[in-house]
Amino acid sequence: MTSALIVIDVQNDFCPGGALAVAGGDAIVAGINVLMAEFGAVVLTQDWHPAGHSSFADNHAGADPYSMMDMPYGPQVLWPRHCVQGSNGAAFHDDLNSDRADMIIRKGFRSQIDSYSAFFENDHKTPTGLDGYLRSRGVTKLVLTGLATDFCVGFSALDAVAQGFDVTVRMDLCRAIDLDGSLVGMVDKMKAAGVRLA
Ligand code: VGL
Ligand code: ZN
Repeated sequence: MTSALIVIDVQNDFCPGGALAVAGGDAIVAGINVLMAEFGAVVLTQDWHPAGHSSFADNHAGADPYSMMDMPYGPQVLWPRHCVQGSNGAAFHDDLNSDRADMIIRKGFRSQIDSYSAFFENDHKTPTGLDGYLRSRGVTKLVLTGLATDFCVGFSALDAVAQGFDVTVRMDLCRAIDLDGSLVGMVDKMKAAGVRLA
């Protein structure tokens, strides 16, 4: 067994009706469930923020959602409050076959730093532990799906390539936020890094 399916953040808050809804976010769930059958390992990630998280606009007086703020680790988008630990918004979409997951990686749980990537937090240094998990299972090939293409999926794919994995992003089973050209920007970065887009 050498390949793993990584399902990024298919959570209620990123689906229509959620706090940070991604258009069509729920439309990928059925396809992801079918794809799971082709893999020896299935990993889900879950965006998992404390209420006081520094990426929430409403934790900064006067800051608008989707504005930028300089953090000690670099520029950060301020998001609407989303995926608060234990909330219904943080739960996986009801139809996602989460029973099939071998491993669930939670990220963004440190209040002072956001974590888009499934491998490293936004300082690009603090590991989530996923790299070690995959290596100790002998996984070398990854297929990524989920939400959102231009943030958590994209940064996960870039880090995965940098860590030496063979990486394919199933673009048909991802959906994007698309903030100020972020989707085009991320697609270019993924192509330049050697991520396969399928
Ligand atoms: C995500 C913004 C904030 C994502 C998570 O899953 O792409 N985007 N938190
Ligand atoms: Zn988040």
